[in-house]
Amino acid sequence: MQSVTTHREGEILVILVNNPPVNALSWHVRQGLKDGVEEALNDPTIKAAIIRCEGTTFIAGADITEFSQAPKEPALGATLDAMETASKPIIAAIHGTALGGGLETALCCHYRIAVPSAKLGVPEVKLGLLPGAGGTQRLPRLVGVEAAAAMCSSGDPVPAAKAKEMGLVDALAGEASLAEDAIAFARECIAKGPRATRDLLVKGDLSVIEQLKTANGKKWKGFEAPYANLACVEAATRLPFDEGMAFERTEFMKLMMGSQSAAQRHMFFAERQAAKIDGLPKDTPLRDIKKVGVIGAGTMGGGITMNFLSAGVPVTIVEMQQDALDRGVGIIRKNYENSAAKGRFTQEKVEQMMALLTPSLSLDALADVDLVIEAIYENMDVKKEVFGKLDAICKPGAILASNTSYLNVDTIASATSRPEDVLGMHFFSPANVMKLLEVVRGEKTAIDALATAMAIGKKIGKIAVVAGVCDGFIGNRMLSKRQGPANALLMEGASPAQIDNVFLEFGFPMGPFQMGDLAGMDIGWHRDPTKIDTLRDAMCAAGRFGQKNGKGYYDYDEKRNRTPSAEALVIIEDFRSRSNMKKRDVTDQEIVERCLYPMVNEGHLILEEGMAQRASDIDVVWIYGYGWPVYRGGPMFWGDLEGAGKIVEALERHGVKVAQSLKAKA
Ligand code: T1G
Repeated sequence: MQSVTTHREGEILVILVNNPPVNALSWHVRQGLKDGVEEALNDPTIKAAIIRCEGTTFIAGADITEFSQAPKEPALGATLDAMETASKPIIAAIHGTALGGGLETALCCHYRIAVPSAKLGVPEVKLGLLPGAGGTQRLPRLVGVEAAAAMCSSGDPVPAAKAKEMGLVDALAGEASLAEDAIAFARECIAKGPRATRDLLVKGDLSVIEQLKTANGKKWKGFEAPYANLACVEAATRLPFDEGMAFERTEFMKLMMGSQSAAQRHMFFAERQAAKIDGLPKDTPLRDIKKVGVIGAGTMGGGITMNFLSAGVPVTIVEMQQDALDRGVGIIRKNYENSAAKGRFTQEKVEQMMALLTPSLSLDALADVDLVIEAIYENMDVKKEVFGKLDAICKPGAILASNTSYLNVDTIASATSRPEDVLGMHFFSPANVMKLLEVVRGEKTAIDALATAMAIGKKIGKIAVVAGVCDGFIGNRMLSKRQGPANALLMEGASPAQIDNVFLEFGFPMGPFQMGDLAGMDIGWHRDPTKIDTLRDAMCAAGRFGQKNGKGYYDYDEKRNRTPSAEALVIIEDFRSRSNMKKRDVTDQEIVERCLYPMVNEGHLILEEGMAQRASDIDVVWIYGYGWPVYRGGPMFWGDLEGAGKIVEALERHGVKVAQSLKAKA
């Protein structure tokens, strides 16, 4: 496999990498780089060398697929050392992205030239890792402690122009003339001679490291990698280069062998896998989505609309009443103006996006759109009536989607003469923020309609996952398997705080009872304080609706900080005795077994029924829609780590019917 070739441009050797799709540092690329550098160093007529890549990007990092295999020769380190200590200048010519091991390779070059659209970064922390090929030791030497600490701990790339300001890039090439400009630049570098990054002094203020930890304490809670990255950058300020490299190696291997990185690498591929529809013929043409219609200008309708306006897609938004329409459009504008005020984009951009919005009081306005997303309240008869009307109004080939979060999409489709054009597009609130989109495939949904919905989901910045028609699709279906046991454990003696703390310790942003208080306990309440059949009735009867009125399972201050509530505990205790429940000690392990294990079990049932294409899709749903900690890889990945045997034993002990496939795994 010839993924690296070389050619001469006079006294310059060009080492060209071509390993689609992202020029990852697979073993054969490492071999090719090694051979190319040796060729450059061993031929006295060569005065300088350039490393450049074919395709859309410079080297986007180590080959992540190799991490779960036995290490293959040659290792990268030796080649990088040979480059850095070379007696003639080596230049990195960068386009697209120089990421991870790719940037580390560029750091071992003596000079870097990049096109203005290029991005440079060390995203390893997003894989639960750190730049393990010298990035944490060479970056501080080139860009200073502050910038290096920020780049390593955030994993976010910097654009070429900023990289130039930071000293990470030495020159900018023409956007379409990198090859030529790199040659010219290399000729200039011959005179300057090589400049090894390792020989540069580390400059900058070390206090940035503690500042970053303080500023990101909440965001990094439970994660190991951000702290390991900062420890390595800190080490670079006090250790000689080789000792710093050894320190980095040790920290890197700890992370590489750990479960967190395994989980985050799993997620890297799971996200990309989720976009694929099994059995979709490669040449399936997608339908052209130029104009979109949204029915309902409430919270969900407004958020959904913003996704399309932000992506430059015109939207016609339909409401029944003028005041509701005005309110909905007003909220969209306010949200954009708030973002503009935070500098996310200009007021001019706000006007551009709002100009793409057409408010209407009539469904007839949707006659010419390519996709309709219905986001009205959850009532089957009303939805069927609306889809019946859309069937008559919308042009042939228009996709008719419902944002229902649990109603039967096939039943909705049966209200039309074109069920093949009907599917679910289940957004998560706030719809303009949450990345997850469940695309619900109906029994008769045409595969090109499904593929189009998945593609448009990606276009508006969502992680789209295919779900089958069942109660609660993937996410809510599994959520219900957690909520029931949580309520039961409360009755048996656990407190809301004990249960929620188990979830917080696990890494969720909040537990089931905090979520209940956030959503509001009076949603759907019958409003009769004398009628108390459930604990929720008892809470509502006592006027405890949740965060919205400062009291629910917890008490809340004006900043919505929660504290355990004596009154809530009394209400729970009363309801227990009313239900003749005997209070007993509940262990945290029991809470995990009865709240999380049933979710893993339900995931297996969802796969058995074909309601999800693959287990990793379920993990994507829970990480992007329900706050499952990414460093635990999602319920299915975690279930495998936890061990099917252990889970089956506990489920049976707690009287839960175990999925055949889970039993088989055990
Ligand atoms: N290794 C293997 N495969 C990779 C890969 C990689 N580094 N990057 C991408 N792919 C595959 C991906 O799975 C997909 O495959 C296809 O390429 C296109 O990717 C020692 C240890 C570069 C910004 O973390 O961020 O270096 O689904 O859909 O949207 O310190 O890919 O088509 O079969 O994402 O245009 C550090 C990871 C590695 C960068 C392009 N590097 N990649 O985005 O395409 S660790 C990263 C990306 C490391 C060293 C350490 C993005 C991209 P398939 P895509 P894209």
